[in-house]
Amino acid sequence: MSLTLGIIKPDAVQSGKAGSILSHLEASGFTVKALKMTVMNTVQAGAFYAVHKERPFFDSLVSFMTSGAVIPMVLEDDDAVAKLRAVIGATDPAEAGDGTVRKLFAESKERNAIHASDSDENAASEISFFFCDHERLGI
Ligand code: FUP
Repeated sequence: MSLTLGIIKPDAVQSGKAGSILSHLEASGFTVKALKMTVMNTVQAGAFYAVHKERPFFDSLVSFMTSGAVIPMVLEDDDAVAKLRAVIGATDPAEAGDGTVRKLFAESKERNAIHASDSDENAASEISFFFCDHERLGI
């Protein structure tokens, strides 16, 4: 078993899709090990997406990610990172496979409903970004 970080993004929270997405993830076999609702500020969102700092969509992405509540969650499964990437689908919902979270629930390439860590190393750092020590007891 391994862990990954998912984030239900502001578009999905605002449009009332968070519960459906969580159900979809649980039905896909993930166990929710930690979960919270929070609002990111500009500094936090900029740090979280620092790898994209030079990209043309960076400012818009930070603005979107700070536009409302997000739901970060720690998910457990066999090969959790690769499995969650497969379950959420391609970045752009227009290119995401049928039945994927982004195909079912995302609005656009930017407002794409969910984030998922892309490596075990990033999963560990992203879990620490959102969850402090006592919130990770039992993981
Ligand atoms: P993903 O790993 O699928 O979330 O995608 P990336 O890490 O490549 O991009 C991170 C986020 O930046 C995406 F979820 C949405 C946003 N993005 C855009 O808004 N426009 C783009 O052209 C690419 C990414």
